[in-house]
Amino acid sequence: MKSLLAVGLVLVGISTSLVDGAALRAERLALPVTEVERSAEPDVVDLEQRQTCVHGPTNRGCWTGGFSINTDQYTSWPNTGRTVQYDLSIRNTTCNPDGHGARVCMLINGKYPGPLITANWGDTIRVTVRNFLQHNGTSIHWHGFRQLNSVSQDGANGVTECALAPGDSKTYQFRATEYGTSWYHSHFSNQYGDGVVGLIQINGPATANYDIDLGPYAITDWYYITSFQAAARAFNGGLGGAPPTGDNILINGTNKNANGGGNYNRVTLTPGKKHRLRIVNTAVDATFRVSLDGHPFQVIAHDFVPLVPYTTNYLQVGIGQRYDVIITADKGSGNFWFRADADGNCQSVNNGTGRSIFTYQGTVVADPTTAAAPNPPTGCLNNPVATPKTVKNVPSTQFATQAQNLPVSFGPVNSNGQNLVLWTINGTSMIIDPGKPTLKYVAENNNSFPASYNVVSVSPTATVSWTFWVIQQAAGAPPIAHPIHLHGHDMYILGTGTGTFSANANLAQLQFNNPPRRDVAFLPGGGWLVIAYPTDNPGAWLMHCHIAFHVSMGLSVQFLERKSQIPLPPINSEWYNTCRNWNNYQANRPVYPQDDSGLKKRWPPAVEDYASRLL
Ligand SMILES: *[C@@H]1O[C@H](CO)[C@@H](O)[C@H](O)[C@H]1NC(C)=O
Ligand SMILES: *[C@@H]1O[C@H](CO)[C@@H](O)[C@H](O)[C@H]1NC(C)=O
Ligand SMILES: *[C@@H]1O[C@H](CO)[C@@H](O)[C@H](O)[C@H]1NC(C)=O
Ligand SMILES: *[C@@H]1O[C@H](CO)[C@@H](O)[C@H](O)[C@H]1NC(C)=O
Ligand SMILES: *[C@@H]1O[C@H](CO)[C@@H](O)[C@H](O)[C@H]1NC(C)=O
Ligand SMILES: *[C@@H]1O[C@H](CO)[C@@H](O)[C@H](O)[C@H]1NC(C)=O
Ligand SMILES: [Cu+2]
Repeated sequence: MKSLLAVGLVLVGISTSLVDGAALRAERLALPVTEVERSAEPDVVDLEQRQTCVHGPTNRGCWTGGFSINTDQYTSWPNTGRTVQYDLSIRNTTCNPDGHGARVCMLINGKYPGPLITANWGDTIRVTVRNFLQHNGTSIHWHGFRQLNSVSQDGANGVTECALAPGDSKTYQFRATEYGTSWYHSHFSNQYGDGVVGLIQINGPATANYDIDLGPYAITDWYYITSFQAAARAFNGGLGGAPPTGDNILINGTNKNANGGGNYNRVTLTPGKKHRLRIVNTAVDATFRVSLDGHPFQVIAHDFVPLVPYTTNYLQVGIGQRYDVIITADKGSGNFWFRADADGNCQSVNNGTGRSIFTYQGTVVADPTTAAAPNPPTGCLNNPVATPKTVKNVPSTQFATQAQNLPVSFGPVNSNGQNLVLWTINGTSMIIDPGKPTLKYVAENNNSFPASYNVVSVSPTATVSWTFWVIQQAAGAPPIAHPIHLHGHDMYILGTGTGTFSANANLAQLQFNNPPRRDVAFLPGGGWLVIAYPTDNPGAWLMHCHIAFHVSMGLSVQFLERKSQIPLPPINSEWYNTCRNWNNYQANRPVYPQDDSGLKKRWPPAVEDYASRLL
């Protein structure tokens, strides 16, 4: 394994430093084929795509082996025969990313954000996760990966696996069938907000040329209390359900604080060159309005979806969303502010301002004196000009008969004399048991899912190939925009609007021809979001708001797709060990240590801790 790891990392180094594709291909051919099985996936390549070209700064559209930006990622990907391997160890420690002072946090390999995972399109990614926490389980979700026929690797505890008990480890393995930018994060309660987060770069073709890949760039809100403490306050109806305000915004894991301590992240621009920056919102609560003074963004992809390029001064980036942008360094010299501010249009607030400094090579680094672009956005939008490069149409004729409603609602509840705040989808606030995931029910052929699992069956018959959902803010729900994330699929965003969706009044507004696709989309405050996806990936797929507090408060549903075809983990595999270890831990663990906040709540009485509403 060690040598494989070394080879994998060296190769990734080569591809990101952009030697020509032929050299890369030769390197790849010299690799030992790993034991990873290579059958079972469609490896159909359109012969017309097998043009001979070399991926490089002036030809980003092509890739290797005849694959290119014109390849349909949903049906074809390179068979590289290569596995990249990583080891992630999660530990309870302290961190001080903005110089304000040390606080408890949970880090992966001692880093914040955690190690960057890089692979090439078509590679197999294998990651061993070790839980060295004393008092928390964990599970790692590989955000945006489709997990085609590999639902047991999705990392959603209580749905696709048991949580990893303290001391346990698990090796995840899945295929990079798509390329672009993403992140991984804990799916155990609010744990990712305390640091269990890292970025992912999958090298592949692009819709516009660039010279230099700056890599992924994480933007997050940051609290001086822990994420568990913040969630407890948000959950406590005594504060009106409003989560506490974040204290700062970190860019690439750092920033200055209000008292001037800490450091800005700094990026060097090479004069005259085009730079690709991969922006990722890894926050727990905030949507960001992002810009770089004096430099518009040419957007070439969002989430894992390549786009017909468009240019904008501002991006509104919801939690979990990614934007791959090209910045042309045409100013010759100077220092420029990169800005990420909590976006009030999307109801986000924060006490900090996200800033980093972009400096031209040859200029002395100093605090910039530049001004932000005029005309910042005034609404909270799903970017309306985003046209996917690979054209995919949705059958409009199925909409009327197939579309179903999923109302999102909100309500304080009184439980044991405590006022607590809950979110519901279709009337249910999700609570799962991390020791009995949905896939376990499926394996046992037990259809008695607890109501709190909020299981929605999709496509029980083979004849239905698309599923359509109207996600609707219920009357009386607070007018908060929710970044809705779907596992296992890209959503086809047929439309969004204000008020109540009505097939009669709003059907004409829906876009069935090549609608925007992505894995996180906004449900507008007081409005609706209509999505569709093809039912081509058997599994149990969560759909949830990516505001960590809202997930904790139940804003989730799970689609049980083509149940009879779900690929289940083999009996006695590591997957079952994870469950055994978790259930032993649950049976024998000591009482939770008291949180500093003292805000620990009991709801419902059967659930020991709000934090076991684990998502
Ligand atoms: C982390 O360490 C703190 C301080 O020692 C402790 O209170 C807390 O329970 C630990 N958390 C976990 C998840 O192990
Ligand atoms: C996880 O750790 C946090 C922080 O120590 C603690 O507040 C919480 O109760 C723990 N939750 C579980 C389910 O172990
Ligand atoms: C972010 O920080 C890491 C670690 O310091 C660094 O390697 C990386 O280049 C930085 N990313 C950008 C885009 O500056
Ligand atoms: C953060 O901002 C809010 C509202 O602007 C303010 O009430 C609060 O005192 C601030 N908190 C801190 C720690 O500065
Ligand atoms: C099915 O699951 C329910 C809920 O966990 C459980 O009570 C029941 O015993 C299970 N049925 C079987 C046959 O295992
Ligand atoms: C929504 O909940 C109702 C009432 O429990 C149920 O009848 C309906 O099937 C649910 N909708 C979906 C799409 O599962
Ligand atoms: Cu939400």
